[in-house]
Amino acid sequence: MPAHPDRIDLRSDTVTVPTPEMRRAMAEAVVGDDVYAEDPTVNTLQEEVARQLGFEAALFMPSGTMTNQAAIAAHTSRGQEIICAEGSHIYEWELGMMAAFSGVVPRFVPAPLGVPDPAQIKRAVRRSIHQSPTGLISLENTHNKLGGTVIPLDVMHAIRAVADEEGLPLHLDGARMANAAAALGVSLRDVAAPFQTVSLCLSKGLGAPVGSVLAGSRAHIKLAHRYRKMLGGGMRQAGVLAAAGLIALQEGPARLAADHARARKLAEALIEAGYTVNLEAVQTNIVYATIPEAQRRVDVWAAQGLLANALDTDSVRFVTHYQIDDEMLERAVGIVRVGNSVSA
Ligand code: TLP
Repeated sequence: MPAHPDRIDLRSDTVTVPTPEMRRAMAEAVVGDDVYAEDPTVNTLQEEVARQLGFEAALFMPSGTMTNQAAIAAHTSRGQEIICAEGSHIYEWELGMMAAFSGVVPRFVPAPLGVPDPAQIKRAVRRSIHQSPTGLISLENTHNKLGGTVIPLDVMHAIRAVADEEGLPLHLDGARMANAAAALGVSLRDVAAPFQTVSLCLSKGLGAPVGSVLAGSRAHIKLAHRYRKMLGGGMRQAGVLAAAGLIALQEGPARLAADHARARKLAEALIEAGYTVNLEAVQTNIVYATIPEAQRRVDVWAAQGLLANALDTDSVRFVTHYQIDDEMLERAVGIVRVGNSVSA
């Protein structure tokens, strides 16, 4: 049961509470000490993610921030640059950790609708001894910044070709890669295929309460294991969390198309209510609306039981997830419609 069942909480897909099946699995999970790699449920989850994504190995961690940052540390050395799309979570929302932990800095390439151009990535690779060498290329699919936008498979493969030409590793921040797979109508393995490492979040659209998994080669995962410990992410009887993650992995993907349809419906309602939304960017479960005095508007909605995130002075983000059913979405649409027609 959510702590606030009356709220329509569209701040993020991270706000979901575990399903009854997850809670049951958590209660019944067989556990051991995962720092000694002795938790059978964690081991099963890691094997399952590695299998589904098509990698040799995988490692369970508490958060997507940790899987991304452990991967960055595993791929780079101090003083290097990471090429990533403008607005990438690894820089924008991970508190400077790439610099603080790995000693690397971002080099952004433009990404209209969240999709970087392989030619611009190639051009961004450093070639002079007077510049910080490029250590990694990192993509985000879906891209959180504009509306859960999807990088098509051919673009990801073209970027992998650039990475290979340049001898650079390619990482995927796949916090919402299951949403990308659902939108593209392909498997998780297809989305993961071009990358050396992939970070998959179980606690976003897939609905688990906690956890992300980093997948990669045995060598990369061995390195990441050390960085996970340095970051304080060595958990003990973490099987109680992995048990929920396994169910998220099994049952989460099938629900995502419905989340995407509801996001679209909400975006259309926002437009009808007079707000600006780039519908082209609403490809999965995230909607950004341009709303003047965003925080004030969000506060008015919050008082009516609709929660969204003011991410800028004039930008509000709404994220659909499995706890938002059709009835709740209708209520959200009702609040949004009235909201713009009365002065608050
Ligand atoms: N994103 C959160 C906030 O940090 C903004 C959200 O509500 O969307 N990669 C991407 C693309 C993400 O969106 C997030 C979380 C992460 C990584 C980090 O995951 P956590 O929160 O588990 O550290």
